[in-house]
Amino acid sequence: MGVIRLLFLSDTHLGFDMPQKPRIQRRRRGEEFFIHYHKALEPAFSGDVDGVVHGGDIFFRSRVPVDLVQKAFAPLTEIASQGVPVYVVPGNHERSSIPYRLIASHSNIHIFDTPRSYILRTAMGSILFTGFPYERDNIRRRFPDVMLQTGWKNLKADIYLLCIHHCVEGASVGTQNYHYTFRYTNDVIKINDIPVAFTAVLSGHIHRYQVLQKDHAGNRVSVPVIYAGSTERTSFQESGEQKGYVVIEINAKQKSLQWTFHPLKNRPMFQIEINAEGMGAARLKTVICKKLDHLHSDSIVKLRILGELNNEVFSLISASSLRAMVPTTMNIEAVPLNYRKYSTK
Ligand SMILES: [Mn+2]
Repeated sequence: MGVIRLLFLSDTHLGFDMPQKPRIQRRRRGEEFFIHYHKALEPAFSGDVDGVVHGGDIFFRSRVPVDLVQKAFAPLTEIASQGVPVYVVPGNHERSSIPYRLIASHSNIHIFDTPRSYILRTAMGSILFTGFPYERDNIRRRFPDVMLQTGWKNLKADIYLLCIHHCVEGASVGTQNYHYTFRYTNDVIKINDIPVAFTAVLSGHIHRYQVLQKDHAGNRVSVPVIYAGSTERTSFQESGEQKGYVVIEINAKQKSLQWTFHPLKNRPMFQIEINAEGMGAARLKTVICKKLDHLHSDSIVKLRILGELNNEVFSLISASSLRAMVPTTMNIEAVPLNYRKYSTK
């Protein structure tokens, strides 16, 4: 018996920085979100996988224009039409349901719009895909009940996969300076509540690729929790993270599975801190140009400006003034840290 291969991606946040009626001309990041979405789906287009799981947050927010939904579901429909089943978990940005449901309707696209289970039968064995949409009301307490509603216990398969969009105890986010691990709050599923009959959990929601294999006491758990992470960096907090997608290889006979992370080549992203205390605009301009000089022209940059700033300096770090200082291919913004309300976003 050969292996069953699955493509797992999540948090594509399509529609990010893609205004329908842009007021100003500047490079938008919207396109690169689509480029990496398509790149992540390549193993499905080339026939290298037997199924696709999208772990949720297809879109960047819940209210999205109809043409964005069409653009997002076009590749998934194409993959589904080639005979590769697609499983989608509605995330929090979908308000737990997929907008314009009819666009997404295809006999090979399976959406976890309610707690439910789907069986995939292949020559190499069968997989039960169990899942439910993002649950905003105390998933920690409700998890066992929601699991019952999926009906997984009445169904037989070689492999059981749980597809969700939630924090599981032990999942972590952060940067070099700031780190947070989800543990005790109402929106966190206890890792030991996951039924041991499952082979793995595939989850969206956490934007950093990681695999949880231990509980809070440090004991190894029998069901690994795999986060593919987002396919693009959705904020500067993620600037140090390698983005990508996961390919899962399943040996149904041995009831075992392995995963491989495939990195995507995202644009370089930098946060640069400048202490501008006592600087005039001319001096600060020189400092900024020097700092940006060695960066790739394709970079996404945020300047964090410290210190009391005069009006001349404020207009220097306005969005339009900064854009005039850098190549048009660069995305740049500045945040004066001492003035909370001021933003060039
Ligand atoms: Mn997300």
